[in-house]
Amino acid sequence: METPTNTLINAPKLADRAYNIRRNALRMGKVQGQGYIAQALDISDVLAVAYFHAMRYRPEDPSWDRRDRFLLSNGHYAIALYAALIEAGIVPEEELETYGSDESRLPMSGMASYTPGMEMSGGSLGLGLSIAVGMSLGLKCKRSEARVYTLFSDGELDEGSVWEAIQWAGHYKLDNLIGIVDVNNQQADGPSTQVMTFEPLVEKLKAFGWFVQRVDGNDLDAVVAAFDTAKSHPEPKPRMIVADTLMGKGVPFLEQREKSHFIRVEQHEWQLALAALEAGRQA
Ligand SMILES: Cc1ncc(C[n+]2csc(CCOP(=O)(O)OP(=O)(O)O)c2C)c(N)n1
Ligand SMILES: [Mg+2]
Repeated sequence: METPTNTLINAPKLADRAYNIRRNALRMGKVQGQGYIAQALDISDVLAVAYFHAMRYRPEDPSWDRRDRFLLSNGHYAIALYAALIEAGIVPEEELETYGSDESRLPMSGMASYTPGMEMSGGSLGLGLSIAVGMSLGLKCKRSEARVYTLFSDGELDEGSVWEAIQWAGHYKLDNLIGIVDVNNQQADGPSTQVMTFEPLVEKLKAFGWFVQRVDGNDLDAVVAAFDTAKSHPEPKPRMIVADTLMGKGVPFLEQREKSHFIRVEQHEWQLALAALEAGRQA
């Protein structure tokens, strides 16, 4: 087994990676004065573990044939993935200043043709898992050892296509597929459990033939253990990590702000948010 090319001796600790991802996202939000920042902050720990612990890839060659794939299904989380791609050295840090502007490679919704390391175009929700299923099967047919990771959101569980993909992956025993669902209990019309409950989620996924773990998605140790177990689990089943997260994580005044799909951050608050993140790191 080849040593993952992203495992560096003396690599900054995962907590530092997660901090840098949050800071990159806030800096991009500050550029535009908007962005799905509460979601970016909630998913940064998962992205830190995916990109700096679990996945195999070559930052200098994002199309490397044997790379693990990371598919962002919920394209509005692109600001979070860009923050991770910058930290991973796949996107140059200076491009952060172009976020969301015309001609930028970092549009506000993720586009595969624009951004290195972006494996699919998002925007229309509920499609990532289906694409991931096809990719996983294709890689198996090619006898590739690469894995497919896909992140999607709890609001996407309202979509029939997601459940079709879940059923399909279970039937075809896609053990090279690792899904991560961000359960932040929020979607456009309100708290997910009120709009359309998906519970008991773990039991449902198990019934569809998946190996399922549910973790606190903002507990780095728990997330590391979940990814490790998902990779090493011996049963021939697709694997799902249900990650319960807190919107705004790491910036206390955003953690406490009334939750909504699009949290409003006033112009003067972006710098305050960066300062609050920094203060939390030192505490
Ligand atoms: C197929 C489709 N339907 C509706 C939308 C509009 N939309 C954009 S984001 C969103 C919320 C989806 O839920 P989730 O991602 O859990 O929301 P968040 O956690 O970001 O608040 C919706 C309905 C869309 N992009 N695609
Ligand atoms: Mg949500």
